[in-house]
Amino acid sequence: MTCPPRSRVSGFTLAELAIVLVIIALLAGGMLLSLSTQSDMRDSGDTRKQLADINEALLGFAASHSATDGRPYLPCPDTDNDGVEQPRSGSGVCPSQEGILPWVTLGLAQTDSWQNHYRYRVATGFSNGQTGFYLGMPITPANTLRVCDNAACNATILASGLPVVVLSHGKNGLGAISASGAANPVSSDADELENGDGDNDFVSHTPTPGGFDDQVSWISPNILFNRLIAAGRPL
Ligand SMILES: [Ca+2]
Ligand SMILES: [Ca+2]
Ligand SMILES: [Ca+2]
Repeated sequence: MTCPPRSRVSGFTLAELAIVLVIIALLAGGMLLSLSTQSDMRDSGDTRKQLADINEALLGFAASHSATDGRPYLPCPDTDNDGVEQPRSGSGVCPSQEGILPWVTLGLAQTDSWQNHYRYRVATGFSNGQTGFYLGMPITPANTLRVCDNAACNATILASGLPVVVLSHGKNGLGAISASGAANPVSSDADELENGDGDNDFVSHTPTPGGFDDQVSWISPNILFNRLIAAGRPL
């Protein structure tokens, strides 16, 4: 005599359900983390690309503009948030050597990936609209922007004697001017503070967790002169 088959209870036990839920939670968490990392990397890459475009636009501006003496010059910073470089005084001097990038004058995007303006500093001798710059120009303190790898500038000087420095204040945006023209809170990081204190020294290094995330760009005077010679400008 054969016995009838015992009926099986179908479905999951509570323990099995719990394991499945834990696995789903872990997968979702991992995906979210990965998406956020990817988004940060994309924003950072976009800003790095924009900084390269800014350098190209500045080189193009110098090649296509002549001061009263016929020599080239670089644009003044914008300080009233209209994107247009500030008008020069009668002697050709910019009212301020540092401000936000004159994005309208240069025909570029207004802000970095985090909707903050790029900070722009130009050396006095490279931005005079009456007397332009030239090869062999005397190097005065006003013409020596430099970029170091720390705020004290006591280790490595990455570049000096620079005509121009442009920077994004990064994802944390601390020390930047926002798209609306408002000043963001300042950073407590010494290296980030150095990038917002309005003097000739800047800091560039790899990001530190929860701290420095500025992206700094500059044009070597040799690249500037080389590009102008290639464009046929007398120097
Ligand atoms: Ca302006
Ligand atoms: Ca920053
Ligand atoms: Ca500084």
